[in-house]
Amino acid sequence: MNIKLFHAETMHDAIRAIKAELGPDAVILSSKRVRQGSLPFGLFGRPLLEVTAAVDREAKEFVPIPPPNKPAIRRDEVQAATAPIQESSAAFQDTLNAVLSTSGAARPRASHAAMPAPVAAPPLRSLASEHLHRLKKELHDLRQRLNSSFPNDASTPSAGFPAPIARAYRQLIAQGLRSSSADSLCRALCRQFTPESVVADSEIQDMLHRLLVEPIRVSGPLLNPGDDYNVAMFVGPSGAGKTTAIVKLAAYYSLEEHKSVVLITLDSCRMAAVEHLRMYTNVLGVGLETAQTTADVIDCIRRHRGANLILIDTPGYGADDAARLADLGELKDSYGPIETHMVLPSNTRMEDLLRTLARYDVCAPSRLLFTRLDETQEYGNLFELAYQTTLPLSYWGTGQRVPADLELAQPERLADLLLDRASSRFTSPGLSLSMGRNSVVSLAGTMPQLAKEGVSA
Ligand SMILES: Nc1nc2c(ncn2[C@@H]2O[C@H](COP(=O)(O)OP(=O)(O)OP(=O)(O)O)[C@@H](O)[C@H]2O)c(=O)[nH]1
Ligand SMILES: [Mg+2]
Repeated sequence: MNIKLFHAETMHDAIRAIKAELGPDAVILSSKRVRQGSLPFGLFGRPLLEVTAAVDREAKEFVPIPPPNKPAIRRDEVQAATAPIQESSAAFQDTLNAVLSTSGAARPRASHAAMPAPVAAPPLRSLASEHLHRLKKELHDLRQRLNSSFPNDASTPSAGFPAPIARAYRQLIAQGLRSSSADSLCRALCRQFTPESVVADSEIQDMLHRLLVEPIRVSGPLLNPGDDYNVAMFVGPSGAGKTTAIVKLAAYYSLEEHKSVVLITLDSCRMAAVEHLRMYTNVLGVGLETAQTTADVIDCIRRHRGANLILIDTPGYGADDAARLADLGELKDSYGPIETHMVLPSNTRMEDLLRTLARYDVCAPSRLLFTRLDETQEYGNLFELAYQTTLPLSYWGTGQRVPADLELAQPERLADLLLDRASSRFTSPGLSLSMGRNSVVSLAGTMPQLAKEGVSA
């Protein structure tokens, strides 16, 4: 098994490099646009396509051949490889139109619609997403600045707090914490200082950090050191990132921890979903079972008793699927303990998250697994849900890359994010796969090619 990261200007170039390096059997695991040699948050860097590809054997078996002048790329290969980009093109067009209309830039004239697609589309696309990203960041900064510069309003709960603590209160609100949580944290903060004491903001931030860490519970990894067996089921709304998280975990445990992993999918009605999963399991060399019913799932678990880790994927059930959700709930107790991870996108409104949680209550989730931390700058939802449900946080999805973009949940990291202290957010390419209890584990040992590329996962 050989996984490697490629950077290229176009998908065409990436495929050519992949074929030359890994051979004709290489499979593309993921692709995304990145910026290289850039400032923080990818500003002003050179736009590149980052493609993760893999082949199910050692690279040395394949003798690279020099690329011909005009490499023949099969149409189906290009379509498969560019699918994620094409899928988002409609959404991108909407976004682009919105950006153009708000920025006062000239809209393309109607007559242009009949013209052939301009060759320079990718730069325009990255320009717009860069613009959008900058606007989002500016809005976020403005909001934070407004919050911290408003004079104390007697009607806000922060009115009674001394100025530095009132600032901390507004900071927590800006991160999406409920006013009741921010209020009790700041009251606890007040108790740490006498009214006469002159306290620097940094001291208040340190104290607040400790207070934030205290109530956050985390579950630790799926397999603790010494553990040899676990069954985990992943439930959650459609598109939350269940399958992606499962594939990331399967990749980590099979490649890095050398555990035998089996995937069971209950999402077997959608052919594409099964085939997508099969592509990954073939590359990773892990088993895949499809199940139609919860009875099938139990049968699979029984047959794979010897595996170290059994991961169960489920479809995203809607409001009309209460009976199926109840089935999942019963599965939990029918054949040995099953950890149920509730998978939720962190960039969703608090009220919607609470509604979803209530719907999935029948499955008795025992862990919270948040995804899309890379797509938000507010992390109050994570704190609030963990605090209110008292469920431990398990992992965080921090991007689309398999297997790199997954972190083991850690209270200190969440407090860092809430107080904007995190040295590394999730947008920079090459974030380490942080899976150890208190350490950052790099996959460099298993995937030297990635390490060579400067990517630590
Ligand atoms: N940016 C970002 N995208 C993610 C993350 N996790 C998953 N995705 C993307 O979200 C989309 C949906 O992910 P899936 O894993 O298919 O979601 P799912 O919950 O299995 O969806 P269903 O099976 O349809 O219920 C895919 O395009 C993933 O690449 C994440 O942490 N960050
Ligand atoms: Mg899925």
